[in-house]
Order: sequence, then C-alpha cells, then structure tokens
Amino acid sequence: MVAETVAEVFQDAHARERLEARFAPLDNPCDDFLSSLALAEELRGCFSREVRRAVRALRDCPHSQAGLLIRGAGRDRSLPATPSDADLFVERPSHVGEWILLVLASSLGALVSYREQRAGRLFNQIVPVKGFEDEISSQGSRTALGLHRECTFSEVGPDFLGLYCHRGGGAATSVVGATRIAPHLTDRQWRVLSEPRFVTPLPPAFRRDGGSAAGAAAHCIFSGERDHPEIRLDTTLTRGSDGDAQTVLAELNQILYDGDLRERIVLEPGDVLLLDNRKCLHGREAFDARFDGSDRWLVRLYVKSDIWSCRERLVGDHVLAAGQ
Ligand SMILES: O=C(O)CCC(=O)C(=O)O
Ligand SMILES: [Fe+2]
Repeated sequence: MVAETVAEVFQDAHARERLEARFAPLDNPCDDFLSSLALAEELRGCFSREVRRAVRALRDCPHSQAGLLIRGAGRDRSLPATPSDADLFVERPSHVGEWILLVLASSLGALVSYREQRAGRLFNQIVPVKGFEDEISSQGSRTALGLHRECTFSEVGPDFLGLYCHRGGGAATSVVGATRIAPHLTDRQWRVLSEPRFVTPLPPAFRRDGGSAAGAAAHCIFSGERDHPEIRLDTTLTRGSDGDAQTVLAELNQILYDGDLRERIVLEPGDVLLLDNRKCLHGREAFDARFDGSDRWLVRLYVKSDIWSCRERLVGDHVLAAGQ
C-alpha cells in the first residue's frame, strides 16, 4: 500500500485553549525577529507531544510523509476582516496565527523570505485580490492555482512551506506526493523526466517589480531514487526544452490531473499545513471571492533546512535573492 502524502494530527481542545491564551497577548513576531525565534523555542511546549513528534518526523525522516496537517492548532479570537490587499498592513490586536506558524515552522529549519516576492516580507498573506481573479497565483481565485513546487525556478527555493488558515472558504488545497507519482511512469518517461531538459520562468509574483521572466538553468523534474524521489515542477510554468521533453511533460501532467493521486485538503480556521517542498506539489482549487471581508485568508511562511549552503544569496536578515 502506498503511504498517504499528508499525515494528520489533531490538537486537543485543552491544549488549544491554553495555547490561545498564551499566544494572544504576544506582540507582532516581526518586530524583533531573533527575539521572536528565541521565544518560539519556549513556546513549542504549548503543542502536544503528538504534534511535536509529527513535526520532527517531517523534518528528520526523509522517507516519511511529505506533509503534515495539524487540525485545530489554535485560532485568533480577535481576527479583523480579511484584507482586500495582500500587501496592506492591517493593525491587529493579536497575532495568534503568525505565532503558531512561526513556532512550528522554525522547528523545521531557518525561516526565509525572498527579495523579489512581496518586498521580502516574512509572512505572506494569502487572500484573493480584486483585479487578479484570473491570475494563476496565490492572489487569484476564479482560476485554479496549478500544482507546483514553491519557487520552482529558483536554486534556493524553500525546503518547507507552512500555511496557516485564519479564515476558510471552501476552496481545497491539493497535494500530490512524488512517491505516489513515480510508480505511474514508464521507464522511458522516468528517464526523460530525470534529465535536465526542463526550464521554468519566474511566476508573476516575482516579476511585479520589473524582474525578468528568465528562470534558472535547465533542470530535471525528478531526482534521487525512484522509490523516494524529489520533484521540481510547476505545471503552469515549466516547459520541456526540446520536443521529446515537452511530450513527456504533457504525459506527466495528464497523470497528475487525471488520476486520483491528489489529496484534497480543505483548511479550516486554526489549521496548519506543513509541506516538504521537495517531496510534493501543491495547488489550489478555483473559488468565488466576495471581497467583503469574509474571504479565505491564509498566512504562508518558508523554511530552509540549511541556510549555510545558500549564504551567498542572503541579502538581509532572513531574505534570500531568489533569482540570479
Ligand atoms: O491557497 C492555497 O491553498 C495554496 C496557495 C499556494 O500555493 C501558496 O501559497 O504557495
Ligand atoms: Fe504555493
């Protein structure tokens, strides 16, 4: 039997209430980043041992599940309306969701952001934005966000990403694990997809400030052992660099979208989804945004396992240059 891609754990009601009471009075975690990380170490004890065990498995067991869904981690009881603009600063009395994400994600590695994306802000607000309904990006809504590895184009993309749900909205996040895809490929498809015959340009969010669309050098889609492969693909952006590669990529897309490989996760307020960005692809269904303050609202955070290996790309405290 193939293991599921995303493991699920539940935070019990007692732990959740204690956590919410402890986190609600804390200041904005961005105010003093290093102090927040130090405090995060103490706050880990607010999660049950079962949750902490599952986070350790995600970090330390490369052959285990590619994702972890923590249901009912904790909610912000004084949440304002969903902002209409993802980049708008909204003054808030508490930051329970951001703290939950910071505590969990920082136990997976070093938190990072990208210079070219949303001005290098650590926490990215994922809300539908008016005027971008049909853009294939995290700001879109009417159009589905195709399966992708986060920052496919970059050599220093995140190893993990975390999504915290402030407000749900029906739209499911989909996840597909590389170990589940590999058995569906013929030897020929596997071989072509394991060769550096694919290119991925920068997505719209990384080009808003006038950046060039050119991505990194040609890359493989699969790497590593066939039983536990790593996958690097953005089904919207990645192209084969020759006819044969393009044909096999189209076949792969068909396998991804036609089969029942995708796991559908509807995030509810207080849930956290942690994904290993090397081991799975994720995307989002289309949905109807209302733009009335009640829309879906997630927060996203990126993690690098080994910040030392990309230190030449550091351009700020936690900010990496994603492009060349
Ligand atoms: O909205 C979602 O469920 C996923 C969005 C996404 O892919 C991302 O924020 O990286
Ligand atoms: Fe994403």
